[in-house]
Amino acid sequence: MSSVAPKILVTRRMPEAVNKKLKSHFTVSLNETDKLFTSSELRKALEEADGILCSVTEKFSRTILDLSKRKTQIISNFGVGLDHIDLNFAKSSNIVVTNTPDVLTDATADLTILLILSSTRKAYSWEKKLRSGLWSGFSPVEDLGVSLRGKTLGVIGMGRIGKAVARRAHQGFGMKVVYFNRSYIGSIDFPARPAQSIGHVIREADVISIHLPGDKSNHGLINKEKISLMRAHAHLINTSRGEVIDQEALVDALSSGRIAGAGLDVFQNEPHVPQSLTSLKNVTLLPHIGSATQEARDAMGFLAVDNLIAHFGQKQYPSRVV
Ligand code: 8YV
Repeated sequence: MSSVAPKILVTRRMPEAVNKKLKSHFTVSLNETDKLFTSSELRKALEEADGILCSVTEKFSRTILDLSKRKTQIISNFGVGLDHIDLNFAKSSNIVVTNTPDVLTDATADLTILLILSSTRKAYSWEKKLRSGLWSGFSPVEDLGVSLRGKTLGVIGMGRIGKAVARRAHQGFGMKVVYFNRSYIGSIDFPARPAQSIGHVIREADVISIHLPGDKSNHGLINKEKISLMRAHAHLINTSRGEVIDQEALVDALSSGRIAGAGLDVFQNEPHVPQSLTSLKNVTLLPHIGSATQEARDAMGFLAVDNLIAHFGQKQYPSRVV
């Protein structure tokens, strides 16, 4: 590394241990107030910092990145999904982009299981009843959920997180697993059956879990037609990106009782969540907290810093994407 420490601008408030590591390697500009950057502040950051450590809340579109006086050489993303960064433009402008895979897999898979259980056991509607004083006591038959044992989990996108969810569902809850992955994946060390298409998975599954990247090509992939293939008692779970599902079509299916339930941690146009969703009892809604454990967030931050250290020290990147 050169004698003058490179300047790293951090767009969001980070875990303390991550700040400490950053400060021991770089000249750091932190965002202690955690106020979101405006587009012009992002442009200014690109003109002033050698590297930027950002999160999903900063949209690095072509319009933002396309600057004649850009100083930034690397965008180190705190998170695995990179749909908020124009990767093609970054590549053509020689901006390195890195992310933080693996370290959030367990946390996100755990949260997916939480949503599967919440949806199939009607946890939200029961809790709502209890909190609003409407619980009249134990009933042998009221509002029963369903067991997962022997049911089929359909995984769409069998990457790291998809596999971790499938493993938990099979080994922990006795579910059968069917999956669709665009590219061929090698052997999996637990029983899981590949299906010919997304439609085949949807038709067969009792619970469907989406684990696709939020690239433009996947926007609206789970549309009205695909949702219409779901079994009436089935549940749709999404911890990937909201844009992958046609949210309006999902609201229609849930509100008409066409499907049994859903569990969502991600939404179109976050942080906006429409009242048409929040008013429904048969959907569990969480605010994009898939990776929100102290352990995962520390590890994500450390990996993001390691990518910066590698870049400025001209070493091999732990996880470079562009
Ligand atoms: C992150 C995520 O917390 O890694 C991802 O892609 O969706 C989240 O778990 C978020 O992206 C932070 O930038």
